Order: sequence, then structure tokens, then C-alpha cells
Amino acid sequence: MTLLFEHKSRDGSAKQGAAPDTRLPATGAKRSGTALLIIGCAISVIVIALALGLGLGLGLRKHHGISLSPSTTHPSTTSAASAPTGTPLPGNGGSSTTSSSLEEWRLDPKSYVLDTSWDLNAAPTTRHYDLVISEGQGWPDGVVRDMLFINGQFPGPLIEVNRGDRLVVNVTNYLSKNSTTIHWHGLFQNGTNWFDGTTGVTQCGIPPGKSLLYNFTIDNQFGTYWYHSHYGTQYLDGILGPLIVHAPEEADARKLYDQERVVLVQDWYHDFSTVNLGNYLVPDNENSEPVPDNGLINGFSYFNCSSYPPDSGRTCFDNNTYTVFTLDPNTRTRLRLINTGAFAEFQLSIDNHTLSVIEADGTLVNPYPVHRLPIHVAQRYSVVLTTNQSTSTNYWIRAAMNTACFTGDNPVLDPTTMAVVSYSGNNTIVPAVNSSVDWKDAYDVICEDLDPSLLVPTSRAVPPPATTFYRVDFSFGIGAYQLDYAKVNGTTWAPLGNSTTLIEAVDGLGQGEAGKFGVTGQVSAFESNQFVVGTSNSSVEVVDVLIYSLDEGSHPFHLHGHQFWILRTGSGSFDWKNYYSSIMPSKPGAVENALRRDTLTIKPYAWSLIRFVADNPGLWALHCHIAWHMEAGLLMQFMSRADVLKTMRIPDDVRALCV
Ligand SMILES: [Cu+2]
Repeated sequence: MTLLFEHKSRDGSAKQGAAPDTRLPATGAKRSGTALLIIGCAISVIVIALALGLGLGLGLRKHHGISLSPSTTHPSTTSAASAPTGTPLPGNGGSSTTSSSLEEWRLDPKSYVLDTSWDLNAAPTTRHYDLVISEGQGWPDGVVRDMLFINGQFPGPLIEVNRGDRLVVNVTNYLSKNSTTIHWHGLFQNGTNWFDGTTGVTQCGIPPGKSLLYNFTIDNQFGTYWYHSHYGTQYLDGILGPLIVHAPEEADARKLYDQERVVLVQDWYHDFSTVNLGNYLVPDNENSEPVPDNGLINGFSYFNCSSYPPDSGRTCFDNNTYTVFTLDPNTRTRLRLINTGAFAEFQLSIDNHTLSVIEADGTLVNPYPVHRLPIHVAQRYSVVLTTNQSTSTNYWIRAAMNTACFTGDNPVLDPTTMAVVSYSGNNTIVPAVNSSVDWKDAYDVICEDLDPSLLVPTSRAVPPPATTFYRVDFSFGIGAYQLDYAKVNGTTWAPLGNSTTLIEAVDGLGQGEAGKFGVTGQVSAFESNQFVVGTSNSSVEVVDVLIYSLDEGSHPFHLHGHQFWILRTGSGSFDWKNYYSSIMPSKPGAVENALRRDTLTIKPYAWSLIRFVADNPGLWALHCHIAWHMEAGLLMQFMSRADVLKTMRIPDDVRALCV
């Protein structure tokens, strides 16, 4: 059985993971700080050498026969051999089998093939990882840009654990100027709120040259998650990776598939995120988010270099690489899809193959067949792909950005990012014309989730009756200085500078200020740009939140530290009578077996009613995961269990990050 990922360029050359592996060992005993420093320095040297090679024209390595020197800027206009032939279409690939190695900074995609012998029933253990954050230049789609790396590579390494394990991750910051954090998206962090990784909420950034040892157990959950920087828009520049949690209950789901792959789908920009952010948050630029330049699938994609004029100042290689998933015929593969992007919702499909959805954000669901699967920023789905079609061709994977949700245009953007499903034994490189056929189903023009009522959890969890209710309204508008700021119940969030709301709450409560911090409803003890709702002050409350959009865009909202039930979604007026008579008290038939997840899309001028059990002591962000919107202030917080926070001890090393 073939289980390898491989990459093939558009000219047909296969690319496999033969490059020197500069990654740190992913598992093993905790390394000494000295050893880490040496390894980190080695990575820095590699990155610097790469940068020097680019900047000084040393030609450290060749790429498709083109040396990496300034004179090769935009080689497609100077090299007939690499002249672009336009957007890749089925059938225009060659069949050469010339192999070349992956660039050193690319993560070997084979590491996203899950080991089928993983022991779901292993005794709980401690799993150690090192994540070293550094900066340099890379060209995931051929366009060279400044970007960030984890362990010298992009995208980040797979973290894989069992439920019940302790995860110990040493994050070291080798950036030159900026701090960093890592957020473990979807993990509950029950009892370890300070390791949630949210700048200004649960921790201050790890400054350059410093490390933080994240150390927590993973309880009461399993499924597909991811990790990413939660420091400004930093994850857009490369600080992201998949995190998979297994559990014995997965055994039932495994009957539906033979093998597993992680598939990261994301939008991609050719400029550093802070450049785009600066262009977004300028006066009179209302609701005009930066439109992506391209998309990536597992860190690769094609870009037509001729889209940029020769004087653009960009260096672009026609590397034209696709991710190729080579699968045996008549096998079933669980694709763990994660939208690790900044802004774009994708509609994902595979020509000629119906996909069967079996998981949403860590909740296993009864198989549900789809042709196109909408997946918004930060959401995850698992789908089962069965290779039951003709073996005489390959098939396109299409990740189509929903451009209807962009307010501007980007002339260089090809909104459909492609990858290839190749049946093993098939010698062709790209799908044949008229054999791999896009579904005729219309593309959605609204960024919206699959109807949550279609996804029925395999494990019933009837939501308990709600004990409290909050309504959250959000909108965008021209604010002070005519900037495009978001308002959540009137508040525009910005991260605290040298503190966190967690520290302020713990210290305030510890000093007997229960009257200020231990309140139900809005906690006014925080700075005016922190909208914090206090709940569960002395007992576990069950919280209903009605999130109401007063905006024309779609917004993928993520609640940290919890899964929530999606009880109702709609637009227009909310049925209060039915809410109080049936939904709030969980009357039979009203809310049974609703879908549970951690990120849902709020449609334009629409609302969603969600419920969560506020049993998790700490400060938990609820925010739009579109990076531009969070930076525009679209974030609020829930504060739970003030009675526990009063005596909570934040570890000294976390507290010391705030100076
Ligand atoms: Cu948003």
C-alpha cells in the first residue's frame, strides 16, 4: 500500500522528501536549554545562509535550473524553458519523472501521513515537542517573501497525542524583534488557562531569545485541532501546524477508513501580514480586508509568475508544485481538513468523488455525503475519500475560495487552489482533460457553514438547561480617527500591553476585590477596551449566547476553551417565546443532540444561539477568527469560576512574561 505524499511540479518532476531534515526531533526527553540554543542557532545559521544566498546571489541552491540570485527576479519572463502557460488546467502536465529535493525550509509532507499503527489505547504518557520560531525567506507558491518558520520549516510539524496525555511543548522565540505565543486551537485547557496562548488575555508574548514551556494535559476531547501563534496576525506568516488527539472511541470511526492524512488549506499573501494589516487599518478603508494573493494546500501551490509585471520587484519561481495524494485504488482515506488561513472560506471538492463528512471540530458525526464542503477559517472537518473511480486518470482536489465574501479584487488571485489525487500505479502527473470533472453543483455565494442540523454527533450529548443568557451584538464602523474598527457590544478590543485579563482577575480577586471582578455580566473592573462577561462565579453555569451580526460580512467565531452546542441559527427576529419556553429549559425535542464544535460562521445580518458549560476557570476569548477582524477589535471574553480564580496560582514563568 502506498502511503507517501509526494510533490510533482507542473513540468512533471517529482519532488520527494530527500532534503536534509533540519527539524528538531519531535519527541523525546526534554532537552537542555544549552542544547536547544545550539540547535536554534544552527537553524538561525541556515535561515541566515538562505537569506544571504538570496540577497547576495550566492546561488546556494538551484531551483529548476534557476539560481537564487537577484538577477533571476521574475525568471518566467527571461527563461523560455520556464515560460508560464497560464493557470493549470487538467491535462497540461508532462510525465517526466526527474526528481529533485524539497527545499530545506519545506516540511516533508510525508509527516502529515498518520501512522495507522498508532495505539489508541496506550497508557497516558507525556509527549515532548520543541517548536523553535524563526524568520527568513520562503516561497511556498514560488513567490519569495519574508516569512516565519517553525523548526526552520513551513508548515509546522504534526503534533499527535492521545486523550489523557500530558503535552509538553517548549516554544523558543528566535525572531529578531517580535514576541510570540502559541494557542492550541480547540483544546480545553481546563485548569491551565494560562497556557491557552492568547496574547493579552492569558499570557504576554514570549520575547525574542526567550522560551516558554507549555505543559498541560488533554482531557475529555479528541479529534482534529491545530496550533498557531495568537500574537497579532503572526500566524499568517507561517506559525501554524496540525494537532491530532486520538482516543479509544476512535476505533468505531476507524472502521470507515483505512488510512489518514492531514490536509491544511489556507489563503496566502505575498507580503508580510503587518504590511497588509497596515494597509487595512487606514483611514476611510471601511470593510476592505486584504484579499489573498493565493491559496496553499499543505504549504504548496501553483502561481503564475507572469501575473506580476517584471518591474514588480518580486522574485518568483515557476515551481508550479501541487500536493499529490497518492492513494491505492479501492481504499478509504480520512482527510483531516483544517482551514489554517486568515480570511478566505474555501469550498473543497474532489472531482468525481463524493466526500463523506465524519467529524466537525472534534465531534464525530454520522457520515454525511457532500460534493462541496464549505470550510471557514479555523474550522476542521474530517471527510472520507474512497478511491472507487477509474484508475486511468488522476483527479483534481479543488479548494475554491468564496470570493463573494471579499469586498475587493486582487488581480493576481486565482481563487481555486488545486491539488491532485493520484491512484497509485498511475504514471501520469496531472488529471486528463474530460476525465477529472468538477461537480456541477453551484458554488455557494454566501460564506456559510453546512447546515449544522445535517451533522448528527455519533455520541449523544444533550445540552443541559441553560442557567443564564447573554446577547452579543457586533458591527463594524468608522471609529475614532476614521479607522475601520469592530464593536462588540460597543467595545473595540485591543490586547493589554504588559498584562493579561487573567492576571488582573486573579490578582484582583486574590486581593479581595470580589465586588469588582466577581460579578455576573459585564465586568467593568477591566480597561475600557476589554469587554469581559463574568459567569459561573460560585457554581458551574450553563451559558446561552445569542451572537447577533450587524455586519454585511460572514464571520467565523471561535470560543476558546470549550465546545459549544449550536442550538439555533437564523436571520431576522429571534423567537423569544419559544426560547424561554422550550430551548432555554432544554425541553424534549427542542435541543437534542445538537452539533458541538468550537468555530462557527455567523452569516451576514444573522444570529446564532450557542450554549456552553462554563466549568472552565479562566478568561476565554470569543472572537472572529478572520485575522484582520480580530485585529480590528472583534474579540470579547468570558470569565468563568471567579471563586476558583481567587486562589489560582499562575506559574511564575508565565507571569514573568508580563513586564
Ligand atoms: Cu470576522
